[in-house]
Amino acid sequence: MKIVTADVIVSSPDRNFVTLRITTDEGLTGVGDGTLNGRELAVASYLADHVVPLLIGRDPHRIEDTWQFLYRSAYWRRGPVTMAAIAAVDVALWDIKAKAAGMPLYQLLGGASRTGIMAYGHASGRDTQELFDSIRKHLELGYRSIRVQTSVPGINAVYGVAAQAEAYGGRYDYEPARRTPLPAEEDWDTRAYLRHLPTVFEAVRNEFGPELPLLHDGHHRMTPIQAARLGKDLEPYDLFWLEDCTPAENQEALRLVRQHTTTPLAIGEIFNTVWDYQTLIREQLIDVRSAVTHTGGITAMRKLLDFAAQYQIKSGIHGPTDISPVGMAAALHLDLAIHNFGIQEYMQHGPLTNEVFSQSFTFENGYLHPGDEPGLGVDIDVEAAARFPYQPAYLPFNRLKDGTVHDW
Ligand code: KDG
Ligand code: MG
Repeated sequence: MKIVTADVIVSSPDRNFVTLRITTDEGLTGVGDGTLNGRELAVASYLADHVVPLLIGRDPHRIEDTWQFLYRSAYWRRGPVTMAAIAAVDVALWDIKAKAAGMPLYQLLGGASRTGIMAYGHASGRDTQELFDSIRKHLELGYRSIRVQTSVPGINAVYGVAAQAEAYGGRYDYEPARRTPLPAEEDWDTRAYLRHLPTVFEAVRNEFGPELPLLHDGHHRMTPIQAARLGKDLEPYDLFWLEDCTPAENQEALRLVRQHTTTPLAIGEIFNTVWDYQTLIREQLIDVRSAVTHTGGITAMRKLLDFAAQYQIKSGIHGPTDISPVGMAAALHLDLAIHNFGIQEYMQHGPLTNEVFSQSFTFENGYLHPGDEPGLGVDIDVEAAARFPYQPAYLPFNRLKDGTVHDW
């Protein structure tokens, strides 16, 4: 079998997505997600200008060889643009291989290790009442694990709060990218946040009891010692994990946090290779939060998660709306197959996205399943995608009260 065409499709149904669609001489097609929120066109160009010409004529079954060829022959390694482009190719090739085998992709990864994939949703509110309503809405939708994000008194806009996003033109649940010509400026005060957040978790536990698994995303905004304090303060509320408590580049920072608190930590959504995790995994500091889409696809994520498994570290694959249904399906096949699965993030896409991407995965009673169609079980309707041309959109950024740029 040979690859005859590879098309890069940039489409913006509810938000921007970059999809690679590979077609073989036997008429099989495979899709891969290369969406990098706010930098979509860089991946599209990397693919169209530098990768697609190298794919034509290759044997689609040689996935490992193609991965190594794209990674090593570029000479310049790693980074989100490169690794998202490699991921798009890798996932499309796994889709083709599974279709050729007539099996859902998880069967090629060793078969199902579980019957369903526990998912967490994003509840949020500007105040306690709004937060409680949002948690109840998520429970009604079937979620059995909930991420809790709230506004902080004295701060105008905080990452992850849906109602606040509506005020900025957000549509469904929380969508951080905004269709603005410049990145929106938000404000931040870590001391106010550290004072407020434990009171929110106390209120949530009092209202919803001890059973419900709760998560929180610190979104890279604390220093190690601030994160250590927050971890300690949240211990009574038994979090499933505290995510991205410090900026992720400094792996040693997590050593300090870990020494001070038993609150579980998770990190990695902005990582893109196993090298970003070496210390974190070997020293058993965190659970793994990477996205298949940003980490070189299924081939690389499988190796990363197998390495993590040796240290009893679990997966929590990144799954916000800026991972397309294609990237989500790739995550679900891995989730079902690996032994060290932890939890899957699942924000639901809007109706226009669902017009563009057909999907076989299901969500019932808090559990996801990738479905049993051959391949990934997701495809792109190219004509529908063309109805939604690319729209510039940026993630916001933070400034402290004195004007200093801060992690968002
Ligand atoms: O594009 C940025 C989002 O993917 C990120 O802000 C979402 O932190 C996030 C999460 O945990 O889903
Ligand atoms: Mg996050």
